Amino acid sequence: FMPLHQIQGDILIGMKKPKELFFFYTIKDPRKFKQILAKDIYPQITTTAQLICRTCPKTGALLNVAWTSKGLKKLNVVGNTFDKFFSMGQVADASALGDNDPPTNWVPALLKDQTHGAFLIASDEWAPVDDLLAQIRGWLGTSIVEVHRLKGAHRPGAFSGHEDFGYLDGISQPAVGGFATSILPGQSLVLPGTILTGELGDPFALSRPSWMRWGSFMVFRQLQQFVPEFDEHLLQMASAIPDETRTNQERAELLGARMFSRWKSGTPLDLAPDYDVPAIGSDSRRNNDFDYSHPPPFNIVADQSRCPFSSHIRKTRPRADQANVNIFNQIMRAGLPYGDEVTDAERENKTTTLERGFAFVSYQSDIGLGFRFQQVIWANDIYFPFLKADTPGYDPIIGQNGAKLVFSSGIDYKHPDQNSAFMSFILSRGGEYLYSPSMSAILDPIAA
Ligand code: N7H
Repeated sequence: FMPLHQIQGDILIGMKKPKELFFFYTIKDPRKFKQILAKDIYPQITTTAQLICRTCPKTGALLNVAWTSKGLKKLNVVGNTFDKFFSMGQVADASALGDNDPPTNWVPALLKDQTHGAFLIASDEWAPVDDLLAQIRGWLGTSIVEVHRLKGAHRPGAFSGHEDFGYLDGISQPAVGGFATSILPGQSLVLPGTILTGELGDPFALSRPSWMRWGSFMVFRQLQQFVPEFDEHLLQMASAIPDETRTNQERAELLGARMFSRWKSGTPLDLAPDYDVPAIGSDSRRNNDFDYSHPPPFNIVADQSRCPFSSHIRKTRPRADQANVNIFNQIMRAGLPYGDEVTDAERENKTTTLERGFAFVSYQSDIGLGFRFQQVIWANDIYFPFLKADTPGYDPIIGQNGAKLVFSSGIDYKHPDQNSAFMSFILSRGGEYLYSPSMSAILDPIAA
């Protein structure tokens, strides 16, 4: 039994709107903030029950709320949350995540480490988002001060659902036991406490304060993507590959697919290693039904011909690479792209001038076992997946090595045992570690 009216809507299924504003603030007047939170803001917050209800349409914009460790302290919510990364905050964790050290590329406002809370406001259009933000700011007056805002939006037209490099996102998410009503082929089933604090499977379920039931830690990352540079890198790399059967552009498409382990259409490379089969990508019963293993003579320890060990989705969910598929290190992803489309001038000059990227959001019951495990222990560790015949190297998409080059094995499909080295095409602009509480916890202890 899971009380869906208690759980904020973004955690288990995502608000999934084409526009979403992330608004970060500092609290100046905790007393006034608590009053307004309980009286005016609380009734606007969108729960999971509301999102799945077909007969109770919600008008206007959707709202979710979250606080940092500093924010909870400011609101006098004291006591151990049993998450050391949440307690220390993301600024202090930046270099361990592989961000440039010192993190000079962080948005200055985030680097100041003054965020107390965030409003996530989502809708089909910007007008309802702007209206709800204006209303909330009107109520709160000078009791908060803006720190930073980021406007995420789906890309236009046919690119909707694809992120800035062009790849379809949002295909693979874990099914949460006690909530999911069905499991798709290849989907992983996790205990509710992998995502929700205080539930079965949360390693600290019995230690945490009781108000932490039905909430989740939220990781936010503003990840800038260098799209023309990524495209140019693929074309350059393609031109050095002897392959008469493909045009340079087709070789580049295959190299890009090998970095992700999916074609832009979403089709998994493990099922279609040479050419895209778009009909697989669009079929939810087939597009996640693979685990990188194949009958002999295929050798999962040595063979990167179908898909590199280092590729993004293999690093972040190793499937059969890890014999006891690790169900503890899974996250629910709820991010979306931000920034404008690549301009003609940027494409021509092969150089980014406008910032664009991914507003990454993940939910997990433990930051160290969720987002951080995937980023640090998997993506940034050159030896993961472990015990392969060839050192896998960095995740070519999200792997980070400070301001230094990264390398990945297996990208070149003609020489899959060779490394390629490059500067990452993603740059961290910073982020926050937050907590997204249950509805009852928002009233007490947070607003109390
Ligand atoms: Fe990744 N992208 O949109 O291009 N991611 N990701 N991610 N990611 C995935 O299978 C992307 C990032 C995961 O179950 C796909 O749904 C981009 C971070 C996980 O097999 C695509 C950025 C972390 C999965 C992208 C980014 C993760 C996954 C394939 C940053 C964690 C599922 C679509 C700019 C630390 C793995 C899909 C599985 C899939 C993109 C970041 C994790 C296309 C652009 C930081 C767990």
